[in-house]
Amino acid sequence: MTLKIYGTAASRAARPLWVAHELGLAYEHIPIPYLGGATRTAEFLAINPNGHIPVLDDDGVLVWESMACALYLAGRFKPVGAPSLAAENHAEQAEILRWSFWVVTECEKDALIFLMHSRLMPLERRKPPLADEAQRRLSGPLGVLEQHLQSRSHLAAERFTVADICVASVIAWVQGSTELMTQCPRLHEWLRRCLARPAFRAVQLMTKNA
Ligand SMILES: N[C@@H](CCC(=O)N[C@@H](CS)C(=O)NCC(=O)O)C(=O)O
Repeated sequence: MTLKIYGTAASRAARPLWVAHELGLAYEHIPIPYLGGATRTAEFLAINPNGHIPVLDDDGVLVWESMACALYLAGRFKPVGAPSLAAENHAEQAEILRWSFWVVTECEKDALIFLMHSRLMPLERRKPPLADEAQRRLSGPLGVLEQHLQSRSHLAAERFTVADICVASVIAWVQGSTELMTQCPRLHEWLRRCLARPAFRAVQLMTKNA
């Protein structure tokens, strides 16, 4: 097998894994964890000097950065008998790129703060005011996405694309925010549709077995 995906499904590796499952790709999964130092060994640093998962190895082509991994797979492999997850023209490419970069620069940090301090960290280490502040800051960018979704069912190209995967994989971290989900009903509905896809469910199942 020539395609390898490094990183446990319970991490940002879920992004390229989700794309791989949407495309029905054969791949080897090396589910290394992000805790415990496995990303800091000399062997791993040789494939990603940043010491982070995920990493893709496509027959020697190394890709790190989870969004780059997702965009790379979507562009590299076409689904059989289904519409492409990647852009088919430059206008679609513009939409896919802008939403994928938008979510990383405008949303990801606060979405992670919210997730950590509302759910992931042990109770005694959580700081609810940090989750509240992150939630408040996110209402700005999520309002932009809510507006965008007033007249369309997907982020780009009027079909499900890798942009939906990149953005939904981050916004999923705040699906537990009743406040944000109530403020943004179209976004909530779009997120629910994305996360109900069999490919996402398959990746979620992998996190349970991890
Ligand atoms: N911007 C990077 C962030 C990657 C990242 O921080 N990955 C975490 C897991 S989600 C990790 O590898 N942590 C282990 C470490 O930094 O040692 C991406 O999107 O790929």
